[in-house]
Amino acid sequence: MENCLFCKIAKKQIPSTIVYEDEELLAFKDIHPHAPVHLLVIPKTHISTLSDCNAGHAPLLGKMLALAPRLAEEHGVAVGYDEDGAPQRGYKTLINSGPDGGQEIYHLHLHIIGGPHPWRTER
Ligand code: DGP
Repeated sequence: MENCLFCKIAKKQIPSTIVYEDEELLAFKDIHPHAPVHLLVIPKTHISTLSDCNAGHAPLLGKMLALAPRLAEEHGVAVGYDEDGAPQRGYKTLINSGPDGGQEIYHLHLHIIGGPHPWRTER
């Protein structure tokens, strides 16, 4: 897509801080982070929104989601357990879809948002 910002990032026509790349996916730091760790995972091919996906996209979507724990681990926010077995750290995985879903960039992307932030509830 000619005027798609994330297609331009995928093609390295616009700079970004890339944290992962393979033949199908790119992950980079969000320019307006909502938390200490805020990454975006995109397919390199243009898909506007999750609502354009169907069962045929399951392998790609699965690959995007499966990247989250790896990136969380690499960025220090993976879920771990203390000596009492209580979960520690963690992150949100989020796909905004359409205007009512808060989607601003119409190139499918998975947010990975981790680190201490307001929605955390103390246990
Ligand atoms: P969404 O609302 O789900 O469409 O989120 C779009 C995200 O994209 C938002 O958190 C900010 C981020 N973003 C927008 N423009 C750029 C950019 O040029 N570079 C990077 N790295 N992130 C961007």
